[in-house]
Amino acid sequence: MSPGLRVSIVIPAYNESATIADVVDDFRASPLVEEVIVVDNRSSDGTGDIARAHGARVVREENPGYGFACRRGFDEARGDVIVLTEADGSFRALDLPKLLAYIDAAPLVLGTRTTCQMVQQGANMGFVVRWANVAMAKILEALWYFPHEPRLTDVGCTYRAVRRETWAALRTGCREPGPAFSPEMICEAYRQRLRVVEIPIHYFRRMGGESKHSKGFWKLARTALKMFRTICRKRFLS
Ligand SMILES: Nc1nc2c(ncn2[C@@H]2O[C@H](COP(=O)(O)OP(=O)(O)OP(=O)(O)O)[C@@H](O)[C@H]2O)c(=O)[nH]1
Ligand SMILES: [Mg+2]
Repeated sequence: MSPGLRVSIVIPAYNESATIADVVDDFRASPLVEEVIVVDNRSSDGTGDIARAHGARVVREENPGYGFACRRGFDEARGDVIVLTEADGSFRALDLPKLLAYIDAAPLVLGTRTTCQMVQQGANMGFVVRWANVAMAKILEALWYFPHEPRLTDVGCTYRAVRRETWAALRTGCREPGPAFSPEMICEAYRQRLRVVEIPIHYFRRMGGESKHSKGFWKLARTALKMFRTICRKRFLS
């Protein structure tokens, strides 16, 4: 990363009081990080207060949903580079230097959670979830093969870095309220012919609290279907 670039961390959070303190501490301790923003999405368990007490800037988003929270966080960030991560401890600051190493080469750098060797035992990335993500990524690759020839193995990884001016260009094309926001942002970058690279990052088990998108087969299937619909819509309708 070019020297002098400021980095903002954005953390969407919905009822993550069990884990938010550790996550904020972890990212605030990184010398690379200028600010940590927690987007509290109407939590009822004090997530926002805990995050504030640990030094995060907390903004409250009243529209419920992961996509709304991510958009709000990106809009609030003041850094030159914005890094999106989760409030449950499944991503760690130790991988930050790797994401930032590529930000000069590509304005959108995605993490991938499907590198088996980097997935902690017990993390929610077993065989089925891993291959569902890979399969969806291959569909996305095929749909955008010309002219981009993308190389992707994950469509739903929250951990990603984007330049602030790139977010400004992407934002009108990123309107999904829920988890389909993740692939939507990737597709929008391809639509605008931006360079996107993907790198392996560690994926840890949730440190506590409850899964919002991936608890049980049916919830997972619903999320996957929404993502698939979004990828097709972005390719053929917008
Ligand atoms: N603001 C907001 N954040 C959400 C919402 N749903 C999930 N999140 C946050 O988005 C991140 C991803 O949600 P998770 O529940 O971890 O979903 P997941 O990563 O698919 O599932 P896990 O296996 O439990 O990690 C977490 O930081 C959540 O707190 C929501 O409706 N609003
Ligand atoms: Mg998670």
